[in-house]
Amino acid sequence: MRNGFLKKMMATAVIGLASLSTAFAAEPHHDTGVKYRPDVTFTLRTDIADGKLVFVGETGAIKGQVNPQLAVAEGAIVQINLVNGDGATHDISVPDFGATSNQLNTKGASTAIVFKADKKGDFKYICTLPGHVQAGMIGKIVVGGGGIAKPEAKGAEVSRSPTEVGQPIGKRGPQSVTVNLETTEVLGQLADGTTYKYWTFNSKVPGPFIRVRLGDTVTVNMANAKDSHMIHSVDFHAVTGPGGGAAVTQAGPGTSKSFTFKAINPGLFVYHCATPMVAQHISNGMYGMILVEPEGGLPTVDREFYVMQGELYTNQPHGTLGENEFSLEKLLKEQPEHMMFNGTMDALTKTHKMEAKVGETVRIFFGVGGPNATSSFHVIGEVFDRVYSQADLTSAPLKNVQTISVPPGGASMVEFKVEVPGRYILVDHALSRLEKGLAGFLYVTGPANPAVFHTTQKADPNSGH
Ligand SMILES: [Cu+2]
Repeated sequence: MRNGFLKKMMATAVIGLASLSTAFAAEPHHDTGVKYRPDVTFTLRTDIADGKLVFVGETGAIKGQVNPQLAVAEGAIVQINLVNGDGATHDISVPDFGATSNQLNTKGASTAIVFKADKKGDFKYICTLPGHVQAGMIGKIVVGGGGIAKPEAKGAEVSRSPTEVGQPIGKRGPQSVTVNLETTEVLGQLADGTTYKYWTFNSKVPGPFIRVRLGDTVTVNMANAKDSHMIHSVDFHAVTGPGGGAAVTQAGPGTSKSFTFKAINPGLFVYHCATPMVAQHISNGMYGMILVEPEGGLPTVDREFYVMQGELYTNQPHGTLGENEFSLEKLLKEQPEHMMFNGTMDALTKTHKMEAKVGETVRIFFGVGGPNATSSFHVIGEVFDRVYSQADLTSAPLKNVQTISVPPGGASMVEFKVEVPGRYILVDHALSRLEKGLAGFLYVTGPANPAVFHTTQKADPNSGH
């Protein structure tokens, strides 16, 4: 009988997964319920406290609380992760939303449920194992009650807008260009309620998108801010010369350095700080890109975006409120707690809006600051019509590509026409990283295009999974 119950739970879990993967690019008008990315995530751990069985908040505002109250907005897609902390068999269920997890039998095992909180009110979350509610495993979910605690920690906005791509060079001849960079160390807003001490070029992550032409003579002036603590520098992958410039730009706080180079290779190149420990300087936000346009410029497109992927290694687990601090140990183990596009958790999902209209052609300048993870860059619900692989802008592009591989310190340029309205999600298809914050939204508006995509499926407002 227990076996039958388990099988039933497994079947439910499989259906849950299937609908997760098909509910892509949900349109604002007909919300299909579950999306790739939940609006809010809680992590609970099972435990024994004062002889009772309980759930304990693991991260964020509920950390350490016994059977914490979970406050969510009405309509939110809610994910609850459960970690088995005591070794007894447990699960988690929110009966009013039809969400029940599989059972966890061993200490350290974990699972997750996802549902749409589509009705207002107070609901319970429980462990369904016989006797466990009576033993204490019951808590409350408040939907739409207001009073969702606004976290405190406040830092500067350090995310770079993806629309800051500069002006296309076009058909002009080579000339002299000056690039001014300032290296800064700023307490930035990593996520709602979480700050981090970023190191930056021009106080945003990534640094400014620099646009020059093949044959240009480029003078780089790099000033390290007075209130910096560290030496900083810059290594341009577009530079032919010692350290890409890093050999002559090591600048202490309050000093500046400069050098001049000729852009002799067209392409899209990463630049980054190259002061020991280089991986730490890069991780902290010191990366950006320079585009060296080929002769005649790039073909005209309707929209251009600048997106870079990065990693942060913090002592605190992902989701911890307050100031998160750098962890050397995690950097060396290459185990980032946070992964993001354009510097922060919310950069491309809340802070900045990437938009296009049906029929337009979109170009993304995509690079990986890293310092360590290779990106499998993908846009959910789209196919890249053209890929300038490894940012080689002068060879014929690859065509009709789903996912591209971009190494740390590398880049790629992709172009695609948007044919169907909806919300398209930029991801690294190593999708565990989505859980660490790696996502961006491209909103496409305009008339429906039933010849390319249509459905007779009625959106189910009660679909929790
Ligand atoms: Cu630096």
